[in-house]
Formats: sequence, structure tokens, C-alpha cells
Amino acid sequence: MNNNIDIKQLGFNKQLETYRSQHQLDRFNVGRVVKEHKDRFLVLAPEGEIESELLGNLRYTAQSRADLPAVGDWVAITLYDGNKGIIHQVYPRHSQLERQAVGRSGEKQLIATNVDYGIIVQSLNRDFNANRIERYLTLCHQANITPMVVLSKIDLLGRAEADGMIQAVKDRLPQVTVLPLSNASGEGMELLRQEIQPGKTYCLLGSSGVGKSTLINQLSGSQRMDTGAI
Ligand SMILES: Nc1nc2c(ncn2[C@@H]2O[C@H](COP(=O)(O)OP(=O)(O)OP(=O)(O)O)[C@@H](O)[C@H]2O)c(=O)[nH]1
Ligand SMILES: [Mg+2]
Repeated sequence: MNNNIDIKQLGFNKQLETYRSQHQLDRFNVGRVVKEHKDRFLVLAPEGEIESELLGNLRYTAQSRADLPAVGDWVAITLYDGNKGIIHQVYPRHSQLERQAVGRSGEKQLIATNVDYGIIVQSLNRDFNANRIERYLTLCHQANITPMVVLSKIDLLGRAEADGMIQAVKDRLPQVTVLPLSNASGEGMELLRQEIQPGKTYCLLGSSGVGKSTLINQLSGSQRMDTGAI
């Protein structure tokens, strides 16, 4: 179905290639986890979409959830039956996005790994909350992810009011790229497109209703990964 996947476009870089040869992982196939459901992982590899399971040993030797594959991970796999795979090893991660799990275990829940940029989406309508942006910035910082801020729904405000809010966010976050846009009118979309680089992984962060899914639909054709609301 999805053959000829170019893993370089998915983010497989020189560093990972070097790791692969230095750790004798050339004897395995390589792919990236894009979906996780219970004990099953969907892996994109040059051979296609591979329905994968964990090698038993990997599960038994894992000390915590963080040792098991998550969405975004590069994995060493063996293939069988054309589109099935066994995951033997997880490549080292350069970033790790997690949240505190609900319940008393207190264990961190892994949301996504190897994300390069976190796009913090905040709508400029009445739900706007500058402190919430700060919390997502902290999350990105802890995860080793470069943040960007998208201010959505600028069409719902008058020009002067929108400009004032946008400027206030820019003044408060001088180090961060801040992009105002409207999914409704398309204004600002081109500037966001120009920010998006091939071979990089982006993750949208933001509350329910701010326009993340709508934005993903608009950006079709570029690298993307929907990891749900945090
Ligand atoms: N006016 C206006 N409406 C928008 C804009 N972006 C999204 N919406 C609307 O806002 C609503 C919520 O958008 P979604 O894309 O579903 O929001 P979401 O962030 O994916 O929400 P969750 O999936 O619940 O986390 C939808 O009705 C969209 O049509 C925008 O820029 N302007
Ligand atoms: Mg959504």
C-alpha cells in the first residue's frame, strides 16, 4: 500500500545511521513507530507499513515504560509475512515528551519521542490564556523540543484587537517564533508552511478546540504526527 517510504524524509539522519552501523543493527530493518495500540505498533519502513509486536525479551528486560517503544521511536525490526514485524531494539531518542499518568502509579506516560518542534496552538478568542502557553513552553523545554507558538482564530477578532494580543505574546516570548493565523480565512498559513522543514518532526500541543486538527488538515503533505491533546 504505502511502499517506497523514504526514511530520510521521516527523519532518519546521519547520527542514526552511524548508530545503526556501530551497534550492528544493519542486520535488522529499520522503521519509525507512528501508532501504538496496546501491545501493537505500526511501523513505517522502506518496505511499507509494518504491523509490529515486541520481541519478548525487550518487554521482560524493560525497567519502565520509557524503555519500550513509543510513537516517534526508531526501531530495529525483523520482517515476516510481508507486512508484519518484530521489534528488537529501540534507537536512542533525542527528545521525549511525557505527561504524568493518571492514577497512583505516578509513572510517566510517554506521548511522543524524537519530536523536533512543538507547535503550541492557542486560539485568540475567549479561551486565550497566556499562562497556558508558558506551561506548554515548560513541557517542550523539559522534553528537549524547540517550541513555536501558533495563535489561531485571528478571524474572530477585530484587526486592532488581534494585533494587540499578537504583539503582547511576541513581547513576552522574544526567543520564540510566534505565528498568528486563521484556519477559516487562510491568513498566516503560508508563513507557517515556510517554517516547516522536510525531515523534521512536529507535534501540535494545545487545548481542545483551538484548531489543531483543522490545522493538520490544512497542512497536508508535510510531516505530521497527531498525538492528541495534553
Ligand atoms: N473561526 C475559526 N474557527 C476555527 C479555526 N480553527 C479551527 N476552528 C474551528 O474550531 C473548532 C475546533 O477545531 P478543531 O480543529 O477540531 O480543534 P482541536 O484543537 O483539534 O480540538 P481537539 O481535537 O478537541 O483537541 C472547529 O469547529 C473548527 O472549525 C479558525 O482559525 N477560525
Ligand atoms: Mg482535534
